[in-house]
Amino acid sequence: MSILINKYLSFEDIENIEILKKSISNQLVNITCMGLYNHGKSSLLNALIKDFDEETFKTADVRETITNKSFEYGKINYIDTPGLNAEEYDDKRVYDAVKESDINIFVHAVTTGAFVEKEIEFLNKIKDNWGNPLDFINRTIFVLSRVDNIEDEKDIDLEIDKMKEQINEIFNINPLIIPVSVLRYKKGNIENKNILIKKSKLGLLEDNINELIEKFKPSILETRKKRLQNIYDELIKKSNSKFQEKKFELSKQKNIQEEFFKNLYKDVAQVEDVVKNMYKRLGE
Ligand SMILES: Nc1nc2c(ncn2[C@@H]2O[C@H](COP(=O)(O)OP(=O)(O)OP(=O)(O)O)[C@@H](O)[C@H]2O)c(=O)[nH]1
Ligand SMILES: [Mg+2]
Repeated sequence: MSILINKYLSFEDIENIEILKKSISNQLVNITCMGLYNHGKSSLLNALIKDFDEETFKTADVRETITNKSFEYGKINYIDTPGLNAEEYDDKRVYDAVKESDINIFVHAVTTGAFVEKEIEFLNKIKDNWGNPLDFINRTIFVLSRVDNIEDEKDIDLEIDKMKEQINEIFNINPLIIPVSVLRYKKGNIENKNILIKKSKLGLLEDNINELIEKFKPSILETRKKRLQNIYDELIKKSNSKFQEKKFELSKQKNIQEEFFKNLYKDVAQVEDVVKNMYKRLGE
């Protein structure tokens, strides 16, 4: 095999196959968290993996997550992404993560009201570039975060209604939006206060995640198998064309060799003629 790598396949090709093969055998579901910077993505993921010290996914009031980071938790591989509006190249990172993702959590903080232009732009980009935009939206849960910052629940419902309308306008579908408070969930767990845990609505989010996993598990595996098959097909095509290239080079060399011998035979015949003539002249 090692001779074949470099000559026909690259290390990257082999690595991609290994990653996909692993994801088929371990059957982990990739869940990607996305949204504007500082909207609570990393905090939410820490809550979902019960890391109340918040050491797994770094959180802060500044642009904290600057690269995609993943963490395996039970049957799920959680992926944290940088904020959509933080830096221009961050958007591409998020977009690439979504392409490989099975289920998405789109986080939006209630403190900024309904979706802002940047989020609408991102969702529109998905709609315009996705083979099947409904497939994205059906696999996405929208989370309205930091709801403990708003006193009146009616205000929260108002924002939810506006956001539903915004999403409906883009995808023509009524999305699920779950209002959560990571702060309440964390406090509830640390101080053993069930009422806070219940009020945080993290349980409702977990139920919805599990429902989506069950619903999409067969198609998730199918998609991965198809992706692996495509990579294999591509590699076979690639190594075949490399093989053809080498065959062509060899045949070119063979032609050169043939030409050389033809010339050599011609030269030998000429030399023979010359020598014969010389003998003839000697005899005369
Ligand atoms: N009050 C309140 N604050 C929260 C909640 N969730 C997160 N925060 C705070 O919001 C700030 C940003 O949280 P992060 O989880 O780091 O946000 P992020 O979206 O990952 O940010 P980037 O990685 O920079 O894109 C932190 O100060 C959190 O403590 C919540 O439910 N309630
Ligand atoms: Mg973060």
